[in-house]
Amino acid sequence: MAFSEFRPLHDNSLIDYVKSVPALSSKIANDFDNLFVKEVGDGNLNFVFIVLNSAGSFVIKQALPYVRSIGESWAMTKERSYFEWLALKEKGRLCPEHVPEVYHFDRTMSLIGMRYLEPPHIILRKGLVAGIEYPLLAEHMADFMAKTLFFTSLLFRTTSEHKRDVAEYCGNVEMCRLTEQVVFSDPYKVSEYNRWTSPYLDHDAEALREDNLLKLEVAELKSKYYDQHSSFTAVCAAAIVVLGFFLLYKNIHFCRFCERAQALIHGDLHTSSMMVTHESTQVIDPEFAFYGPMGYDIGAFLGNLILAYCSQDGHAYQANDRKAYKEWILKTIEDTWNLFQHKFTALWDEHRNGAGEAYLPAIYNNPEVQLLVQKKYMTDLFHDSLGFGAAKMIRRIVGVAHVEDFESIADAAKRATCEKRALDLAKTILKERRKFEGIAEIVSAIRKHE
Ligand code: ADP
Ligand code: SR1
Ligand code: MG
Ligand code: MG
Repeated sequence: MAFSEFRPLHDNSLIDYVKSVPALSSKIANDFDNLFVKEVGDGNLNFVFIVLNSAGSFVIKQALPYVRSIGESWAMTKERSYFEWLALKEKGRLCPEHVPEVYHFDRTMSLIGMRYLEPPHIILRKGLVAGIEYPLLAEHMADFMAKTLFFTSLLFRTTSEHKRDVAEYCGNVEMCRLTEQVVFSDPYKVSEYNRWTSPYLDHDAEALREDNLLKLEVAELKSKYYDQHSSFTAVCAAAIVVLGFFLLYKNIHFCRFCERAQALIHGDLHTSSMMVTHESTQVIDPEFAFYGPMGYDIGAFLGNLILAYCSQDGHAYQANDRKAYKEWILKTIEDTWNLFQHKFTALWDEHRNGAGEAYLPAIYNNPEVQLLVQKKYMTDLFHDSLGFGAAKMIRRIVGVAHVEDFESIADAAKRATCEKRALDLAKTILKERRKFEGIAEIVSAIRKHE
């Protein structure tokens, strides 16, 4: 019998818990004599225990009702564990090669038991800080994103299936609200949680709060809908011209985080949400999963690779200037998007006459219109990904949660130089994302910001 009410686990209570759950105790052959148990959680939110003996292993991840990195003062639903379990199962079904197997879930205890990703698996971000190349990373992440996004979108599913699942994941509202706050709001206002490398970035942090054009773009990413033909936009455009801005929106833009249920997204797909070896890429930690814009996942991965790139000069030393490594990161960025685009459109072509209700075959029934539709879809997705990726870069430099890529640069002046380069690049990408026609142009822009 598992525990009848919630309680945070510690090493000893964890063993009692495991004894009561056959799905877990069988993994270690019911042998509790030489058991190794260690809490290894280094993320912002949860507690993760490795449980291991000579017969086998697993990890237990438990959500407590607060944000771990801040403490009990920042309450956070432990129901996030339920959505993480749901998403692990669904993404594991769609892409088993890149998602750890789930052994057990206990909603009362907000606890997931899953495969222990044994060494040499390490968190990708740590590998990027150490300067390790992962030759299959782009291929694996493109595969993971193409499959999990395509098969949960209306390109593959009926609107009935889609609405049923959208409704289920709407329950993850608290996690979405956390993202809304820390990604789309706090960096653009004074917030008690914001921090940056002071005094070096004081002016840059203030400039973000005063950059009206940037704030307008961030509003679009979060929730505003701009359509050049709508009267609302006309009024806005007039007001902005009066303020001295000139804005040109050539297309209808869709990216909105809060309102666009495009696919089941991971919701936190940065480089600490995957564990890697040279041969293996495993995506973990989908507790922010919900039906949202695909570009939020793609942007999270690409944006965090750009952060890794911008941090490399801070990790360079005489014997290793990291120049070759920076080239590998750029190639990984380019390959990821190109491979993703290729795999995603191949899935679309393969299932064109399936149940997906976005583009009914009876209407989109000739090669010309199919090509047009696909080109428009992928262009919009590319621009969404750039916008979200840039917003996620900005939040990691001036918001509450920073990244090891920069934090591990001990010299504050050196760190600030890297961060400022990343911040300026992110602002350019965010504001001008619609001008970029392909990922090669983004790579050029990254090089130009040296
Ligand atoms: P959080 O939600 O707090 O960010 P994560 O799921 O990212 O938690 O896990 C925190 C850490 O625990 C990871 O950085 C990794 O070191 C370790 N970890 C998580 N899941 C596994 C796993 N399946 N196998 C091995 N280590 C894991
Ligand atoms: C308090 S913000 C914590 C952050 O960590 C998670 O991994 C998410 O990125 C979240 O925004
Ligand atoms: Mg994590
Ligand atoms: Mg997490």
